[in-house]
Amino acid sequence: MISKSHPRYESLKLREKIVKASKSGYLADSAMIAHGRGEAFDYMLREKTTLPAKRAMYVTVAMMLLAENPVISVNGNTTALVIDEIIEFAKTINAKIEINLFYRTDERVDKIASLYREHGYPGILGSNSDDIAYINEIKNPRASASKKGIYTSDTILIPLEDGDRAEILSKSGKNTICIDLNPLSRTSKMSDVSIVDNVVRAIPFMTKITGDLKMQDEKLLRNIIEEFNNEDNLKESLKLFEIKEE
Ligand code: PTJ
Repeated sequence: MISKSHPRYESLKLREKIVKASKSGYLADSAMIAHGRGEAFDYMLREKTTLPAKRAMYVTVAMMLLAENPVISVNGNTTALVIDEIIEFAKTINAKIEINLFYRTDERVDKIASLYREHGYPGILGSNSDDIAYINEIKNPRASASKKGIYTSDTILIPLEDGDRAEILSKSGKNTICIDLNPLSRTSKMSDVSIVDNVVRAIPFMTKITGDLKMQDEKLLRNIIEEFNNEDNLKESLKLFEIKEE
């Protein structure tokens, strides 16, 4: 039991979730390494959501609200850290949720699909019984997608995705949006919109701003998107990383 008075309470709670998920058998073997890398980047951001991240999130919500078939892709780490927040965001913004694993095994997919059902979301895509197709007809697991979900989607949110897949998705002409604490990752560079923030802060933030953006007219949403430049925004994000003593 971690004491709330511990100065690293929030961070340790996240570790606890990752450890629990690992014991449950639905995380990738390298999930803890990925989480640790994320922690290090987040530490350099002082575990705060930055202005460029907020800007990217306004663009994301605008894109998802204007999309015909928006989909949120989920994997082991995302499920462990923010399953309820993802479900809430998907419902608020009217997006589908699809399981997509870098290290896909039927066992992991079944466990993750069951978890979403247990948490009140029966319509999860990408399960073992789902109808799968290949993006750009590339017959490799990185290009596989649910026909009702990512395969036909026009806008896709990919928290913690790998670079190959981000590239395939982006080249398929879909609006590809990542959440990745590493602004230098191939995923961040390949995506159309890169949110350099911790997924645990980013998803609730986007749920919060969706209500407001839903009230706006289409023209304003299109303006928000048109004024955004991902390359410049990533450069601005990168400048905010620093290590210094308090
Ligand atoms: O469940 P699977 O099989 O799909 O596997 C998931 C992982 C994350 C293990 C897999 O996709 C992987 O190995 O990813 P990478 O290549 O290590 O990339 C993960 C990226 O996510 C890194 O750039 C991390 O900095 C970043 N990251 C880690 N934790 C967070 C994060 N970004 C945002 N929020 C986090 N909490």
